[in-house]
Amino acid sequence: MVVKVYGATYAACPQRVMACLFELGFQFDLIKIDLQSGEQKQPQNLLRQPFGQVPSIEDGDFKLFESRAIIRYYSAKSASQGGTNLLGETLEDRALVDQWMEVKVNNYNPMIYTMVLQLVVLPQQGQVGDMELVRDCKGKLEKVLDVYEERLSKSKYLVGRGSP
Ligand SMILES: N[C@@H](CCC(=O)N[C@@H](CS)C(=O)NCC(=O)O)C(=O)O
Repeated sequence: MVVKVYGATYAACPQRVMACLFELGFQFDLIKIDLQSGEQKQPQNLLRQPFGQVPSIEDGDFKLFESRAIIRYYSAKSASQGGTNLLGETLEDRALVDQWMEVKVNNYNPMIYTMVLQLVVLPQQGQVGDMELVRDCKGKLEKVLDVYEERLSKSKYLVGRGSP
């Protein structure tokens, strides 16, 4: 079954899903949703993703949204079929994968999302970004990246093969 990925090549969340499917060897087609024109907010897409965002997937009758739920699903599916296991073999390995995914969601993403919104998206729409907010996020992001640097000075990846 070829997975249908509804999204856009230039958006990070669908990219995350496509990178995972590619890595695991699942075939997929990208069904393009035009974010610039607001296609994600149209009724057709709200049926797939009720928050009016991308990505979502259809795999036969099975439908799923939220990029990390999607990548966890295909990672578990691959492992259960004897394929690549991105989630880790042991309970401890899996907990470490979860730990670094949580760091991304809670520490990295909010900062980078806010900065891109204020510096890129709003100016594209003719609005002025909030530079005080950008400075605040930049300071917080630097501390997060210090943690990444420290980790990556000792390990090839944040977690997984090559990590101590
Ligand atoms: N938590 C969601 C976030 C989805 C999300 O923020 N998608 C962005 C693209 S990366 C989007 O659809 N932006 C357009 C919009 O919010 O209208 C996920 O990981 O799937």
